[in-house]
Amino acid sequence: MKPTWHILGAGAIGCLFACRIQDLGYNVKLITRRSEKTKQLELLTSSDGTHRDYEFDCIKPGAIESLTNLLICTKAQDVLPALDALKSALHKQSVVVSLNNGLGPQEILNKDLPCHYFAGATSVGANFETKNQLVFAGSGDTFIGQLGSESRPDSVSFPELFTLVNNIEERLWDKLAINCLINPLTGIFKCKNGDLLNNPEAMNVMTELAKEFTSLTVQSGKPQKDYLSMATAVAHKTAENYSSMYRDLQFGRQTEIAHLNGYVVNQSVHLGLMVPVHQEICSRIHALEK
Ligand code: KPL
Repeated sequence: MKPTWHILGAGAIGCLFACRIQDLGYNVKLITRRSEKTKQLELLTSSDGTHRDYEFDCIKPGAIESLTNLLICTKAQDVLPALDALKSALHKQSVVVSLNNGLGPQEILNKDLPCHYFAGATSVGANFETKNQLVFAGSGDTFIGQLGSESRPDSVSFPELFTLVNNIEERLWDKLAINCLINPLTGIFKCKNGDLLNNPEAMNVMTELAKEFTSLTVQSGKPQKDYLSMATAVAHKTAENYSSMYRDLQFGRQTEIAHLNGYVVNQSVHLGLMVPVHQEICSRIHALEK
């Protein structure tokens, strides 16, 4: 029998992974503070129009004694507080994978967790249409790996959806670039990811964001890439998706801007670089959050 995966963060991405991990024959449980014992979901795959029903057991954080496999899909700012209630259930052999957008929590988890930790980056797209109807809006890749390490312990295995890589830092950096170039612009221009590509004003800002991101990359000694092409390719692939930041703003939630463009600003200040467009984007998103 395949092992159990607990999922922390039952938002669109967490629920999408819950469905796909269950499809692979694993037992999946959602960790939630809500009182429901189970969660029903209908998954609609927009590329082929198929519908499928799912049911997951739900468990409250305080009721978990031991965690074997944990997938964290919360917002970046919620990773550390949400994990606090689960730390006592983690042991040396536990496996924790985090898939949050942005950077910041990964380094802390890598240092503090008493178990195997894999940071991850995904480019899949999903949105809730209604409370129980989830739309799988864009296929994408999910890479995971250990920070600062090229090997993995033999005892650790993962659902086949995860591609294990040696250079996860580089993937996280690429993902940071993509989210910095797409997410806030969908919030500011109030549009789907794909609509940015047909909006010259949005594309001008995206180009400036990419230039500043490249300067930071070079200054940090990382391999330089064509971030504009990478972001436009993802916007194209997830054209029908509303980004997570668009959704956060729509529902009056705090966005991940501090871990995206805010992270770029902080790193740049540290290196004596100016990134005025990222700074301006942070201010505009903060204004929209109010
Ligand atoms: O990661 C995303 C997000 O919305 O947070 C993308 C890849 C932009 C898909 O919408």
